[in-house]
Amino acid sequence: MENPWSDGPEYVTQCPIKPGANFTYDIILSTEEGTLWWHAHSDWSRATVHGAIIVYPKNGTNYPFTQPDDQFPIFLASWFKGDVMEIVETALDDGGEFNISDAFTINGQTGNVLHGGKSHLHPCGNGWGLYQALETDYILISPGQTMDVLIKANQTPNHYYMAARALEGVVYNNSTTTALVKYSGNYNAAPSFPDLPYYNDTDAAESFVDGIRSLASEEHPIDVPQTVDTHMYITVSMNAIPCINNSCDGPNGSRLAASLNNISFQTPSMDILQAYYKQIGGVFTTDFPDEPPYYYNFTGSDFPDNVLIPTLGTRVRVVEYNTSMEMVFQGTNVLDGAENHPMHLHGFSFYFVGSGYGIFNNETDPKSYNLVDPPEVNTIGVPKNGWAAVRFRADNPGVWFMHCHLDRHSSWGMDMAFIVKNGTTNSTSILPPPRNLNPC
Ligand SMILES: [Cu+2]
Repeated sequence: MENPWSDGPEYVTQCPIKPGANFTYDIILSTEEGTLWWHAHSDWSRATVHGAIIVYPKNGTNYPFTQPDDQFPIFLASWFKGDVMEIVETALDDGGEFNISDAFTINGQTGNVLHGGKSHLHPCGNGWGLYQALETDYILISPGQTMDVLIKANQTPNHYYMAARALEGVVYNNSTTTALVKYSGNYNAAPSFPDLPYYNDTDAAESFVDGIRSLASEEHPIDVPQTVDTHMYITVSMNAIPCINNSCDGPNGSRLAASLNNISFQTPSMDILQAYYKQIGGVFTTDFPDEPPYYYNFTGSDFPDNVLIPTLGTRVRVVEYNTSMEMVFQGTNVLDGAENHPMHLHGFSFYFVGSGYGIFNNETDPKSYNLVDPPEVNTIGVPKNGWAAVRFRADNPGVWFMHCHLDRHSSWGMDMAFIVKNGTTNSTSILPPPRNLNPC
């Protein structure tokens, strides 16, 4: 069970740490294994404030693969010329698009930046979480995800490039970043470039995602809910809010926004967790809907006017302890804003049971769910103009943020929160707040 008081998102489970102040996080690791990351959760500060936590297998157990000779974390990140917080504030004030990043980095270095160029990876990897081995020569990783990859250094001694670039988005940086992987020894051939799937290669993206399966073994069992108590169907959408005299920088002078089920999340003035725990009214409402307010051709190109403008609110979904949940995320093309949304849920990992393109069909699509060995993750990429389904058991009492892990979408309101109520015992109830609760 995780400790909601140390979960981090500002105004959801704590107030931000003010300059000069400090806050001690009390993290309880239980079943996690492999690489996790920690990061700041205030505006876009995670761009620079982040790090890795590596959880080794429990004493007496091993990784489900050959013990690697060496291991090190690799961070893929965006780099901005200028003060990231200033860029964010300016964009939010003006209501328009955010500046795209100026480069991508691998462990903080931009490497050889290639703009819009062709590039090329040598088959040398095994992707795993606690997953079945998957031999691949590329990986697709969403913002917010971590992945443990085993590289077999079995090529001719030389130096090789590893390279990374973005999957195509509405607005995205189309550069490619590189780092060198060097074998020890003497060689002087020019490093060769890997074959990276092209920006818009959604087939490559899907085939990688489909290949990831849980071990579902005796040592690493899974517990995917086979029956569901609460179904949620959640549209993931761009929106625009009219401005006085069309004076904003968004489409037709509007202010860009984003939403889940057409509710654009408004950051409250104190954290939801504290308000819930201390029963302070006026901070949030409990009416986040289980389905979109309007049904339309979500992935089409013509939209009724009423889906462009979102409803603003700090709405949460209250869930009884131990409810078996299913969420189906439906991407929309409102404002031509279809893209792959990495949806991230705090406090849980969920089972990714299915996905597809177009509009989810609640009769036929569930028949294709993987309820045998679905991957257990805390972030899934909802396919562009498609849907993705997850299941989990709400057995972690607390307040848990759910949001798109693309910072600009999250800043525009593509967020909501769950309140999972206490169970009947102490061990199934929220821990008491820490003594040094951060002031708002
Ligand atoms: Cu998004």
